[in-house]
Amino acid sequence: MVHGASSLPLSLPRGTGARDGAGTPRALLRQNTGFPTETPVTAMTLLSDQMNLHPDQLGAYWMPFTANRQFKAAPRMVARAEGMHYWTPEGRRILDGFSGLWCCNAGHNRKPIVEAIQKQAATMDYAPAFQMGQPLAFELANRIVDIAPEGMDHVFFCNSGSEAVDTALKIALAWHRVRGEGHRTRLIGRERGYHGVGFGGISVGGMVANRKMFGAMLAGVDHLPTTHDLAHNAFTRGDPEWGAHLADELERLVQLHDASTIAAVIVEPMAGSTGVLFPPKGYLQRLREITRKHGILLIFDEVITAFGRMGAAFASQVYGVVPDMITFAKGVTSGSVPMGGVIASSAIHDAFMAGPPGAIELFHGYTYSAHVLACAAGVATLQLYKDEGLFERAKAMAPVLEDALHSLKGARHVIDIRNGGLAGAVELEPRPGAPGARTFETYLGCWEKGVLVRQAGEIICFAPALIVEESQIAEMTDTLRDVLARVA
Ligand code: PXG
Repeated sequence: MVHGASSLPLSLPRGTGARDGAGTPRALLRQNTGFPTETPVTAMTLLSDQMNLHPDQLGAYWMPFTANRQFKAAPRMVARAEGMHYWTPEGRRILDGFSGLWCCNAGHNRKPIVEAIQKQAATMDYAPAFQMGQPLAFELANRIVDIAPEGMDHVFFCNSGSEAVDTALKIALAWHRVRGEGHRTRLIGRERGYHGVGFGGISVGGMVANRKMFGAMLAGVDHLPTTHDLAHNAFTRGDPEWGAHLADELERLVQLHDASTIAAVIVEPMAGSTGVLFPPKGYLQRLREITRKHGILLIFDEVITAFGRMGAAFASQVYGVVPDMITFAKGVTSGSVPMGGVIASSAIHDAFMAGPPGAIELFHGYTYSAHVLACAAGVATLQLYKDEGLFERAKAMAPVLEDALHSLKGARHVIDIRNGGLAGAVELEPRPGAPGARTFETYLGCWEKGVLVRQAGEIICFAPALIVEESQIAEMTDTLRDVLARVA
Protein backbone atom coordinates (compact mmCIF):
# COMPACT_ATOMS: atom_id res chain seq x y z
CA MET A 1 0.00 0.00 0.00
CA VAL A 2 1.28 3.49 -0.77
CA HIS A 3 1.27 6.65 1.27
CA GLY A 4 -1.95 8.57 1.06
CA ALA A 5 -3.98 5.57 0.01
CA SER A 6 -3.37 3.46 3.12
CA SER A 7 -5.95 5.13 5.34
CA LEU A 8 -8.10 8.19 5.02
CA PRO A 9 -6.75 10.15 8.01
CA LEU A 10 -3.33 10.17 6.36
CA SER A 11 -4.88 12.23 3.60
CA LEU A 12 -5.79 15.10 5.88
CA PRO A 13 -3.22 17.75 6.70
CA ARG A 14 -2.03 17.46 10.31
CA GLY A 15 -4.08 19.09 13.05
CA THR A 16 -7.09 19.98 10.97
CA GLY A 17 -9.66 18.73 13.48
CA ALA A 18 -13.30 18.98 12.46
CA ARG A 19 -13.58 19.11 8.68
CA ASP A 20 -15.98 21.99 8.19
CA GLY A 21 -15.08 24.48 10.93
CA ALA A 22 -13.05 27.69 10.56
CA GLY A 23 -9.47 26.91 9.57
CA THR A 24 -10.36 23.52 8.14
CA PRO A 25 -9.44 22.61 4.59
CA ARG A 26 -12.99 23.21 3.37
CA ALA A 27 -13.17 26.62 5.01
CA LEU A 28 -9.75 27.58 3.64
CA LEU A 29 -10.85 26.46 0.24
CA ARG A 30 -13.89 28.73 0.45
CA GLN A 31 -11.80 31.72 1.54
CA ASN A 32 -8.90 31.32 -0.78
CA THR A 33 -10.10 29.84 -3.99
CA GLY A 34 -12.06 32.69 -5.44
CA PHE A 35 -15.00 30.32 -5.83
CA PRO A 36 -18.22 32.36 -5.78
CA THR A 37 -19.26 32.39 -2.11
CA GLU A 38 -22.86 31.42 -2.84
CA THR A 39 -21.68 28.19 -4.46
CA PRO A 40 -21.11 25.52 -1.83
CA VAL A 41 -17.88 23.62 -2.18
CA THR A 42 -19.02 20.12 -2.92
CA ALA A 43 -15.71 18.30 -2.85
CA MET A 44 -16.56 14.84 -1.60
CA THR A 45 -13.27 13.28 -0.68
CA LEU A 46 -10.72 14.08 1.93
CA LEU A 47 -7.99 14.54 -0.64
CA SER A 48 -10.02 17.00 -2.64
CA ASP A 49 -10.41 19.14 0.48
CA GLN A 50 -6.75 20.00 0.23
CA MET A 51 -5.38 22.73 -1.92
CA ASN A 52 -2.17 20.92 -2.62
CA LEU A 53 -1.54 17.22 -2.51
CA HIS A 54 1.71 15.97 -1.05
CA PRO A 55 3.92 14.24 -3.63
CA ASP A 56 3.38 10.99 -1.68
CA GLN A 57 -0.31 11.22 -2.47
CA LEU A 58 0.19 11.36 -6.23
CA GLY A 59 1.73 7.94 -6.79
CA ALA A 60 -1.28 5.65 -6.60
CA TYR A 61 -3.08 7.12 -9.59
CA TRP A 62 -1.46 5.91 -12.84
CA MET A 63 -2.63 8.66 -15.15
CA PRO A 64 -3.83 7.96 -18.71
CA PHE A 65 -2.03 9.40 -21.76
CA THR A 66 0.05 11.48 -19.36
CA ALA A 67 3.74 12.02 -18.69
CA ASN A 68 3.16 10.81 -15.12
CA ARG A 69 6.55 11.78 -13.67
CA GLN A 70 6.52 15.19 -15.30
CA PHE A 71 2.96 15.88 -14.17
CA LYS A 72 3.60 14.72 -10.62
CA ALA A 73 6.65 16.98 -10.38
CA ALA A 74 4.46 20.01 -11.22
CA PRO A 75 0.77 19.04 -11.09
CA ARG A 76 -1.89 20.91 -13.01
CA MET A 77 -5.08 20.33 -11.06
CA VAL A 78 -8.62 21.53 -11.52
CA ALA A 79 -11.20 21.41 -8.77
CA ARG A 80 -14.34 23.05 -10.09
CA ALA A 81 -15.96 23.95 -13.39
CA GLU A 82 -18.79 26.12 -14.62
CA GLY A 83 -19.74 27.32 -18.08
CA MET A 84 -16.58 28.08 -20.06
CA HIS A 85 -14.22 27.83 -17.09
CA TYR A 86 -12.31 25.59 -14.75
CA TRP A 87 -10.92 26.69 -11.42
CA THR A 88 -7.72 25.31 -9.94
CA PRO A 89 -7.74 24.27 -6.27
CA GLU A 90 -6.02 27.61 -5.50
CA GLY A 91 -8.87 29.44 -7.19
CA ARG A 92 -7.21 30.42 -10.46
CA ARG A 93 -9.72 30.64 -13.29
CA ILE A 94 -8.88 28.81 -16.52
CA LEU A 95 -10.73 29.41 -19.77
CA ASP A 96 -11.48 26.00 -21.26
CA GLY A 97 -10.58 26.13 -24.94
CA PHE A 98 -11.07 22.40 -25.46
CA SER A 99 -14.45 21.47 -23.89
CA GLY A 100 -12.57 19.27 -21.44
CA LEU A 101 -11.43 16.69 -23.99
CA TRP A 102 -13.82 17.47 -26.85
CA CYS A 103 -16.78 16.52 -24.70
CA CYS A 104 -18.42 19.28 -22.62
CA ASN A 105 -20.17 20.77 -25.66
CA ALA A 106 -22.87 22.52 -23.62
CA GLY A 107 -20.29 24.02 -21.27
CA HIS A 108 -19.50 22.81 -17.76
CA ASN A 109 -21.92 21.98 -14.96
CA ARG A 110 -25.00 23.13 -16.79
CA LYS A 111 -27.88 23.24 -14.34
CA PRO A 112 -30.46 21.14 -16.25
CA ILE A 113 -27.92 18.36 -16.73
CA VAL A 114 -26.71 18.48 -13.13
CA GLU A 115 -30.28 18.38 -11.84
CA ALA A 116 -31.27 15.50 -14.10
CA ILE A 117 -28.33 13.45 -12.84
CA GLN A 118 -29.09 14.32 -9.21
CA LYS A 119 -32.75 13.44 -9.59
CA GLN A 120 -32.01 10.14 -11.29
CA ALA A 121 -29.34 9.18 -8.76
CA ALA A 122 -31.92 9.62 -6.01
CA THR A 123 -34.56 7.59 -7.88
CA MET A 124 -32.84 4.53 -9.33
CA ASP A 125 -29.11 4.00 -9.38
CA TYR A 126 -28.80 1.11 -11.81
CA ALA A 127 -30.96 -1.17 -13.88
CA PRO A 128 -29.78 -4.31 -15.70
CA ALA A 129 -29.55 -3.73 -19.42
CA PHE A 130 -29.77 -7.38 -20.52
CA GLN A 131 -33.30 -8.76 -21.01
CA MET A 132 -34.62 -5.71 -19.11
CA GLY A 133 -35.12 -2.03 -19.79
CA GLN A 134 -35.75 1.36 -18.23
CA PRO A 135 -37.68 4.16 -19.95
CA LEU A 136 -34.84 6.68 -20.18
CA ALA A 137 -32.84 4.39 -22.47
CA PHE A 138 -35.70 4.31 -24.97
CA GLU A 139 -36.26 8.04 -24.57
CA LEU A 140 -32.62 8.84 -25.29
CA ALA A 141 -32.45 6.45 -28.26
CA ASN A 142 -35.56 8.08 -29.76
CA ARG A 143 -34.12 11.55 -29.27
CA ILE A 144 -30.84 10.59 -30.91
CA VAL A 145 -32.66 9.03 -33.86
CA ASP A 146 -34.76 12.22 -34.17
CA ILE A 147 -31.66 14.31 -34.87
CA ALA A 148 -29.64 11.62 -36.71
CA PRO A 149 -29.31 11.49 -40.50
CA GLU A 150 -32.32 10.10 -42.36
CA GLY A 151 -32.53 6.31 -42.20
CA MET A 152 -30.24 5.95 -39.17
CA ASP A 153 -32.90 4.61 -36.87
CA HIS A 154 -31.39 2.41 -34.17
CA VAL A 155 -29.02 3.09 -31.28
CA PHE A 156 -26.82 0.60 -29.42
CA PHE A 157 -25.44 2.06 -26.17
CA CYS A 158 -22.06 1.59 -24.52
CA ASN A 159 -19.86 3.72 -22.28
CA SER A 160 -17.09 5.33 -24.29
CA GLY A 161 -15.84 6.09 -27.75
CA SER A 162 -13.52 3.08 -27.66
CA GLU A 163 -16.40 0.77 -26.86
CA ALA A 164 -18.50 2.44 -29.56
CA VAL A 165 -15.81 1.68 -32.13
CA ASP A 166 -15.45 -1.95 -31.05
CA THR A 167 -19.24 -2.26 -31.12
CA ALA A 168 -19.50 -0.86 -34.65
CA LEU A 169 -16.70 -3.08 -35.96
CA LYS A 170 -18.32 -6.15 -34.38
CA ILE A 171 -21.74 -5.25 -35.79
CA ALA A 172 -20.15 -4.85 -39.23
CA LEU A 173 -18.60 -8.33 -39.10
CA ALA A 174 -21.76 -9.90 -37.69
CA TRP A 175 -23.99 -8.15 -40.23
CA HIS A 176 -22.10 -9.62 -43.14
CA ARG A 177 -22.26 -13.01 -41.47
CA VAL A 178 -26.03 -12.97 -40.81
CA ARG A 179 -26.47 -12.12 -44.50
CA GLY A 180 -24.36 -15.09 -45.56
CA GLU A 181 -21.23 -13.07 -46.39
CA GLY A 182 -19.12 -14.16 -43.44
CA HIS A 183 -16.08 -14.09 -45.73
CA ARG A 184 -16.07 -10.30 -45.41
CA THR A 185 -13.77 -10.00 -42.40
CA ARG A 186 -11.29 -7.33 -43.39
CA LEU A 187 -11.48 -3.88 -41.76
CA ILE A 188 -10.03 -0.72 -43.30
CA GLY A 189 -9.00 2.29 -41.24
CA ARG A 190 -6.77 5.23 -42.06
CA GLU A 191 -3.27 6.44 -41.22
CA ARG A 192 -3.46 9.11 -38.49
CA GLY A 193 -6.93 7.89 -37.58
CA TYR A 194 -7.88 7.68 -33.90
CA HIS A 195 -10.58 5.27 -32.87
CA GLY A 196 -9.90 4.89 -29.18
CA VAL A 197 -7.75 2.37 -27.39
CA GLY A 198 -9.53 -0.99 -27.56
CA PHE A 199 -7.84 -3.64 -29.67
CA GLY A 200 -10.32 -2.96 -32.48
CA GLY A 201 -9.75 0.77 -32.30
CA ILE A 202 -5.95 0.65 -32.27
CA SER A 203 -5.99 -1.90 -35.10
CA VAL A 204 -7.97 0.33 -37.47
CA GLY A 205 -6.38 3.45 -35.96
CA GLY A 206 -3.28 4.96 -37.45
CA MET A 207 -1.30 6.49 -34.61
CA VAL A 208 2.04 4.76 -34.32
CA ALA A 209 2.61 5.39 -30.62
CA ASN A 210 -0.80 3.94 -29.79
CA ARG A 211 -0.07 0.76 -31.76
CA LYS A 212 3.56 -0.20 -31.64
CA MET A 213 3.65 -1.48 -28.04
CA PHE A 214 0.64 -3.73 -28.34
CA GLY A 215 1.56 -6.67 -30.49
CA ALA A 216 -0.13 -7.81 -33.65
CA MET A 217 -3.59 -6.44 -32.81
CA LEU A 218 -6.48 -7.56 -35.05
CA ALA A 219 -5.57 -9.58 -38.12
CA GLY A 220 -6.76 -8.54 -41.56
CA VAL A 221 -6.68 -4.78 -41.19
CA ASP A 222 -5.47 -2.33 -43.81
CA HIS A 223 -5.27 1.45 -43.93
CA LEU A 224 -6.04 4.30 -46.30
CA PRO A 225 -3.43 7.06 -46.48
CA THR A 226 -3.84 10.17 -44.36
CA THR A 227 -5.21 13.26 -46.08
CA HIS A 228 -2.94 15.59 -44.10
CA ASP A 229 -0.49 17.28 -46.44
CA LEU A 230 0.87 20.72 -45.64
CA ALA A 231 2.61 20.99 -49.02
CA HIS A 232 -0.83 21.26 -50.59
CA ASN A 233 -3.17 22.41 -47.88
CA ALA A 234 -1.39 24.73 -45.42
CA PHE A 235 -3.47 27.64 -44.08
CA THR A 236 -6.73 26.41 -45.55
CA ARG A 237 -9.92 27.90 -44.13
CA GLY A 238 -12.47 25.11 -43.90
CA ASP A 239 -12.10 21.94 -45.95
CA PRO A 240 -9.04 21.71 -48.23
CA GLU A 241 -9.41 21.68 -52.00
CA TRP A 242 -6.66 19.13 -52.51
CA GLY A 243 -6.90 15.46 -51.63
CA ALA A 244 -10.28 13.99 -52.69
CA HIS A 245 -8.36 11.57 -54.92
CA LEU A 246 -6.92 9.93 -51.80
CA ALA A 247 -10.29 8.20 -51.36
CA ASP A 248 -9.47 6.30 -54.56
CA GLU A 249 -6.84 4.43 -52.56
CA LEU A 250 -9.79 2.36 -51.40
CA GLU A 251 -10.14 1.08 -54.95
CA ARG A 252 -6.50 0.03 -54.78
CA LEU A 253 -7.15 -1.88 -51.53
CA VAL A 254 -10.18 -3.53 -53.16
CA GLN A 255 -7.94 -4.60 -56.06
CA LEU A 256 -5.42 -5.97 -53.60
CA HIS A 257 -7.74 -7.84 -51.23
CA ASP A 258 -10.92 -8.29 -53.31
CA ALA A 259 -14.16 -6.64 -52.16
CA SER A 260 -15.53 -10.00 -51.01
CA THR A 261 -13.02 -9.97 -48.12
CA ILE A 262 -13.73 -6.44 -46.89
CA ALA A 263 -16.37 -5.81 -44.21
CA ALA A 264 -16.09 -2.11 -43.44
CA VAL A 265 -14.20 1.15 -43.73
CA ILE A 266 -14.02 3.37 -40.67
CA VAL A 267 -12.95 7.03 -40.74
CA GLU A 268 -13.44 10.14 -38.67
CA PRO A 269 -15.19 12.72 -40.88
CA MET A 270 -12.83 15.22 -39.22
CA ALA A 271 -9.87 13.58 -37.52
CA GLY A 272 -9.57 15.25 -34.13
CA SER A 273 -6.96 13.54 -32.00
CA THR A 274 -4.23 13.60 -34.60
CA GLY A 275 -4.39 17.33 -34.91
CA VAL A 276 -7.78 18.40 -36.30
CA LEU A 277 -7.62 17.31 -39.94
CA PHE A 278 -10.52 18.29 -42.17
CA PRO A 279 -11.61 16.12 -45.08
CA PRO A 280 -10.64 17.34 -48.55
CA LYS A 281 -13.67 18.56 -50.49
CA GLY A 282 -15.42 15.58 -52.07
CA TYR A 283 -13.33 12.99 -50.19
CA LEU A 284 -16.11 11.60 -47.97
CA GLN A 285 -18.54 11.53 -50.90
CA ARG A 286 -16.03 9.51 -52.88
CA LEU A 287 -15.53 7.06 -49.99
CA ARG A 288 -19.30 6.61 -49.84
CA GLU A 289 -19.53 5.89 -53.58
CA ILE A 290 -16.72 3.35 -53.52
CA THR A 291 -17.93 1.54 -50.41
CA ARG A 292 -21.47 1.33 -51.80
CA LYS A 293 -20.23 0.05 -55.13
CA HIS A 294 -18.38 -2.82 -53.44
CA GLY A 295 -20.89 -3.73 -50.71
CA ILE A 296 -18.53 -2.45 -48.00
CA LEU A 297 -20.01 -0.78 -44.91
CA LEU A 298 -18.98 2.80 -44.17
CA ILE A 299 -18.62 3.75 -40.50
CA PHE A 300 -18.20 7.38 -39.50
CA ASP A 301 -16.51 7.70 -36.14
CA GLU A 302 -18.24 10.82 -34.85
CA VAL A 303 -17.08 10.55 -31.25
CA ILE A 304 -15.73 14.10 -31.57
CA THR A 305 -17.84 15.53 -34.36
CA ALA A 306 -21.32 14.48 -33.14
CA PHE A 307 -23.53 16.80 -31.13
CA GLY A 308 -22.73 20.13 -32.63
CA ARG A 309 -18.97 20.41 -33.05
CA MET A 310 -19.24 20.96 -36.80
CA GLY A 311 -22.33 23.18 -36.64
CA ALA A 312 -24.95 20.42 -36.96
CA ALA A 313 -26.00 17.43 -34.90
CA PHE A 314 -23.65 15.18 -36.90
CA ALA A 315 -20.79 15.83 -39.31
CA SER A 316 -22.55 13.42 -41.66
CA GLN A 317 -25.22 16.11 -42.13
CA VAL A 318 -22.66 18.86 -42.68
CA TYR A 319 -20.99 16.83 -45.42
CA GLY A 320 -24.19 15.41 -46.88
CA VAL A 321 -22.86 11.86 -46.66
CA VAL A 322 -24.86 9.18 -44.85
CA PRO A 323 -22.77 6.25 -43.61
CA ASP A 324 -24.10 2.87 -42.50
CA MET A 325 -23.12 3.39 -38.87
CA ILE A 326 -22.13 6.35 -36.73
CA THR A 327 -20.21 6.03 -33.48
CA PHE A 328 -20.71 8.68 -30.82
CA ALA A 329 -19.75 9.40 -27.17
CA LYS A 330 -18.52 12.56 -25.40
CA GLY A 331 -21.06 15.25 -26.36
CA VAL A 332 -24.08 12.98 -25.89
CA THR A 333 -23.94 13.78 -22.17
CA SER A 334 -21.81 16.91 -22.56
CA GLY A 335 -19.09 14.91 -20.83
CA SER A 336 -21.02 14.70 -17.57
CA VAL A 337 -21.47 10.91 -17.34
CA PRO A 338 -19.58 8.40 -19.51
CA MET A 339 -21.64 7.18 -22.45
CA GLY A 340 -21.09 6.08 -26.02
CA GLY A 341 -23.03 4.33 -28.70
CA VAL A 342 -23.55 3.30 -32.29
CA ILE A 343 -26.32 4.54 -34.54
CA ALA A 344 -27.14 1.96 -37.21
CA SER A 345 -29.20 2.18 -40.34
CA SER A 346 -32.38 0.14 -40.50
CA ALA A 347 -30.74 -2.07 -43.12
CA ILE A 348 -28.10 -3.06 -40.57
CA HIS A 349 -30.45 -3.44 -37.62
CA ASP A 350 -33.22 -5.25 -39.45
CA ALA A 351 -30.92 -7.95 -40.82
CA PHE A 352 -30.39 -9.13 -37.24
CA MET A 353 -34.12 -9.34 -36.50
CA ALA A 354 -34.66 -12.40 -38.64
CA GLY A 355 -34.15 -15.43 -36.36
CA PRO A 356 -36.60 -16.99 -33.88
CA PRO A 357 -38.27 -14.18 -31.87
CA GLY A 358 -37.09 -15.65 -28.56
CA ALA A 359 -33.43 -15.65 -29.55
CA ILE A 360 -30.91 -12.99 -28.58
CA GLU A 361 -30.01 -11.33 -31.87
CA LEU A 362 -26.60 -9.85 -31.05
CA PHE A 363 -24.28 -11.35 -28.46
CA HIS A 364 -22.80 -8.04 -27.44
CA GLY A 365 -23.37 -5.47 -24.70
CA TYR A 366 -21.94 -4.05 -21.50
CA THR A 367 -23.03 -4.10 -17.84
CA TYR A 368 -23.35 -0.36 -18.14
CA SER A 369 -24.94 -0.15 -21.60
CA ALA A 370 -27.55 2.61 -21.35
CA HIS A 371 -26.65 3.29 -17.72
CA VAL A 372 -29.58 5.14 -16.25
CA LEU A 373 -27.50 8.08 -14.97
CA ALA A 374 -25.96 8.50 -18.42
CA CYS A 375 -29.38 8.29 -20.04
CA ALA A 376 -30.75 10.95 -17.68
CA ALA A 377 -27.76 13.15 -18.47
CA GLY A 378 -28.14 12.46 -22.20
CA VAL A 379 -31.81 13.35 -22.34
CA ALA A 380 -31.18 16.60 -20.43
CA THR A 381 -28.18 17.40 -22.62
CA LEU A 382 -30.03 16.93 -25.91
CA GLN A 383 -32.88 19.05 -24.55
CA LEU A 384 -30.41 21.79 -23.61
CA TYR A 385 -28.78 21.71 -27.06
CA LYS A 386 -32.25 22.17 -28.52
CA ASP A 387 -33.52 24.82 -26.08
CA GLU A 388 -30.43 26.97 -26.55
CA GLY A 389 -30.01 26.27 -30.27
CA LEU A 390 -26.41 25.29 -29.59
CA PHE A 391 -25.74 23.49 -32.88
CA GLU A 392 -26.86 26.61 -34.76
CA ARG A 393 -24.78 28.70 -32.39
CA ALA A 394 -21.72 26.60 -33.21
CA LYS A 395 -22.34 27.25 -36.89
CA ALA A 396 -22.73 30.98 -36.26
CA MET A 397 -19.55 31.19 -34.17
CA ALA A 398 -17.45 29.13 -36.57
CA PRO A 399 -16.41 32.14 -38.70
CA VAL A 400 -15.38 33.99 -35.52
CA LEU A 401 -13.09 31.14 -34.55
CA GLU A 402 -11.84 30.95 -38.14
CA ASP A 403 -10.86 34.62 -38.24
CA ALA A 404 -9.31 34.57 -34.79
CA LEU A 405 -7.22 31.50 -35.56
CA HIS A 406 -6.08 32.69 -38.97
CA SER A 407 -5.02 36.01 -37.46
CA LEU A 408 -2.15 33.97 -36.00
CA LYS A 409 -0.67 33.52 -39.47
CA GLY A 410 2.82 34.98 -39.32
CA ALA A 411 3.16 34.40 -35.57
CA ARG A 412 6.43 32.75 -34.55
CA HIS A 413 6.78 29.01 -35.27
CA VAL A 414 3.38 28.71 -36.98
CA ILE A 415 3.45 26.52 -40.11
CA ASP A 416 -0.26 25.82 -40.52
CA ILE A 417 -3.66 26.93 -39.29
CA ARG A 418 -6.88 25.05 -40.06
CA ASN A 419 -10.45 25.26 -38.86
CA GLY A 420 -14.00 24.03 -39.34
CA GLY A 421 -17.07 24.33 -37.14
CA LEU A 422 -15.95 25.04 -33.59
CA ALA A 423 -12.67 23.19 -34.02
CA GLY A 424 -9.31 24.43 -35.11
CA ALA A 425 -5.60 23.84 -34.92
CA VAL A 426 -2.33 25.71 -35.11
CA GLU A 427 0.62 23.59 -36.19
CA LEU A 428 4.11 24.59 -35.08
CA GLU A 429 7.53 23.99 -36.56
CA PRO A 430 9.15 21.33 -34.37
CA ARG A 431 12.20 22.39 -32.37
CA PRO A 432 15.15 20.65 -34.03
CA GLY A 433 16.10 17.50 -32.17
CA ALA A 434 13.28 17.83 -29.63
CA PRO A 435 9.97 16.69 -31.12
CA GLY A 436 6.96 18.03 -29.26
CA ALA A 437 8.99 20.12 -26.81
CA ARG A 438 8.13 23.54 -28.25
CA THR A 439 4.47 22.66 -28.47
CA PHE A 440 4.35 21.28 -24.93
CA GLU A 441 5.97 24.49 -23.65
CA THR A 442 3.34 26.42 -25.59
CA TYR A 443 0.58 24.37 -23.97
CA LEU A 444 2.13 25.02 -20.55
CA GLY A 445 2.48 28.72 -21.30
CA CYS A 446 -1.22 28.95 -22.18
CA TRP A 447 -2.13 27.10 -18.98
CA GLU A 448 -0.02 29.53 -16.95
CA LYS A 449 -1.82 32.43 -18.64
CA GLY A 450 -5.21 30.90 -17.84
CA VAL A 451 -6.23 29.17 -21.07
CA LEU A 452 -6.58 25.42 -21.50
CA VAL A 453 -5.71 24.20 -24.99
CA ARG A 454 -4.71 20.71 -26.13
CA GLN A 455 -1.37 19.61 -27.47
CA ALA A 456 -1.22 16.82 -30.05
CA GLY A 457 2.39 16.37 -31.13
CA GLU A 458 3.36 19.66 -32.82
CA ILE A 459 -0.22 20.85 -32.95
CA ILE A 460 -2.18 23.12 -30.60
CA CYS A 461 -5.89 22.29 -30.81
CA PHE A 462 -8.97 24.33 -29.98
CA ALA A 463 -12.50 23.04 -29.46
CA PRO A 464 -14.41 25.40 -27.19
CA ALA A 465 -17.87 24.60 -25.87
CA LEU A 466 -20.72 25.65 -28.14
CA ILE A 467 -21.65 28.42 -25.67
CA VAL A 468 -18.34 30.22 -26.25
CA GLU A 469 -18.44 34.02 -26.57
CA GLU A 470 -16.55 36.06 -29.14
CA SER A 471 -14.43 37.68 -26.43
CA GLN A 472 -13.45 34.26 -25.11
CA ILE A 473 -12.32 33.14 -28.56
CA ALA A 474 -10.20 36.30 -28.72
CA GLU A 475 -8.77 35.52 -25.27
CA MET A 476 -7.74 32.05 -26.47
CA THR A 477 -5.98 33.20 -29.61
CA ASP A 478 -4.44 36.31 -28.01
CA THR A 479 -3.02 34.13 -25.27
CA LEU A 480 -1.55 31.73 -27.81
CA ARG A 481 -0.04 34.67 -29.74
CA ASP A 482 1.63 36.00 -26.56
CA VAL A 483 2.96 32.61 -25.61
CA LEU A 484 4.33 31.92 -29.10
CA ALA A 485 6.22 35.20 -28.97
CA ARG A 486 8.06 33.96 -25.89
CA VAL A 487 8.56 30.25 -26.57
CA ALA A 488 11.96 29.42 -27.99
N1 PXG B 1 -13.02 7.77 -31.64
C1 PXG B 1 -12.66 9.04 -31.80
C2 PXG B 1 -12.82 9.68 -33.14
C3 PXG B 1 -12.14 9.76 -30.73
O1 PXG B 1 -11.77 11.03 -30.92
C4 PXG B 1 -12.41 7.81 -29.36
C5 PXG B 1 -12.92 7.15 -30.45
C6 PXG B 1 -12.29 7.07 -28.07
O2 PXG B 1 -13.16 7.57 -27.12
P1 PXG B 1 -12.95 7.23 -25.57
O3 PXG B 1 -14.22 7.72 -24.95
O4 PXG B 1 -12.79 5.77 -25.44
O5 PXG B 1 -11.72 7.98 -25.14
C7 PXG B 1 -12.02 9.13 -29.47
C8 PXG B 1 -11.47 9.84 -28.28
C9 PXG B 1 -7.66 14.64 -27.98
C10 PXG B 1 -8.45 13.51 -27.39
O6 PXG B 1 -6.90 15.27 -27.28
C11 PXG B 1 -9.33 12.82 -28.18
C12 PXG B 1 -10.04 11.75 -27.67
C13 PXG B 1 -9.88 11.38 -26.35
C14 PXG B 1 -9.00 12.10 -25.53
C15 PXG B 1 -8.27 13.17 -26.05
O7 PXG B 1 -7.82 14.94 -29.16
N2 PXG B 1 -10.86 11.09 -28.54
